[in-house]
Amino acid sequence: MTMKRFADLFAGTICLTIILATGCASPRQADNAKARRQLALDLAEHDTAKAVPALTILLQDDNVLVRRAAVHSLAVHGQTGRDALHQALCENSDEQTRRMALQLLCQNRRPDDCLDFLETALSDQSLPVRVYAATFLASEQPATGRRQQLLQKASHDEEQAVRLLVMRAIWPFHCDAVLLRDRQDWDHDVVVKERHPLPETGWKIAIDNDVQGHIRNWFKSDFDDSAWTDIEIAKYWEPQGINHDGFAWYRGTFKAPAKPARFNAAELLFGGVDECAWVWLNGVYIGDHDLGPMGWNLPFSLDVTKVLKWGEDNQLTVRVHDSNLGGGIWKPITLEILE
Ligand SMILES: [Ca+2]
Repeated sequence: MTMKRFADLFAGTICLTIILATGCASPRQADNAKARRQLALDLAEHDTAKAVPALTILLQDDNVLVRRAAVHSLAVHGQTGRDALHQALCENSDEQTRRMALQLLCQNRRPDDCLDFLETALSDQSLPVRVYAATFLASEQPATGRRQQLLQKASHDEEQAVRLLVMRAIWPFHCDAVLLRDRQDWDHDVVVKERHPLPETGWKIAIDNDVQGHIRNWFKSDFDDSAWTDIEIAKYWEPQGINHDGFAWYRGTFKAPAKPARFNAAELLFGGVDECAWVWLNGVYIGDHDLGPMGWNLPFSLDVTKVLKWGEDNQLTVRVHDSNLGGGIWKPITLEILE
């Protein structure tokens, strides 16, 4: 054993002895960080009544490794340790210590059993703390009661990273439709009998900075979009004056052909939406294309067999999210009749 290692252990042992004997000595009496860290680790094994006050002091240590060790040791001291961790989550000046305290408070528990901690964390000034809380809150479905209320609160977070996390959890729209070619009961070839490109002009767009468009019913077929900005599809939105990263909604109308004598399905084929899309036809949610940035150039189809109004005007709404560079419905949309 080197002299330094011996000195570290000696300092830690002396400090631990003083604390456990008196119950009031300051752990800072061990002035070496390595010794204080070892002390924090050792305190996991000692009597809770004496260990928790000492560990609570070590949570204020200048050294991050000491604080980390103190957090871990507190976690094994039952309810008293958890109370100290909750206090650290509320008061500790170091965001890393607060985040670690939250992680240990939530470890091996369900979100509904951690709502007090998670509510505290959602008000934290540190983004990583709020992201952890939002992720954990959204990790079980369905969210009801107070957890739903906390998710609603988090959906208004000042940072989009938190809002996006939460929004996926509380997104109220769902579609069960399966594409003809993906149906397990369908073992015939799927043939496109007709293709009807949608108009590329005459569309409207609105930016959704606070991500509340769906709450404001922007998807409803009779929503008044006359004050929205004119835009074309099959082109990026930037060259059309929309210099925007984030959410924006398109609304447009197309006339469907007369109902064919024979067909098995109708689908809307999107050639490309940069990056993600959530789609309603005639006010009915028909699905999404939500692969994050990697989905920007991947075509996708959505089934509209039950929603399409044959021979009539159909109102299409597309909520788009773009995180960087070009954005929007940058390729054509085609109505395909399948047999
Ligand atoms: Ca993009």
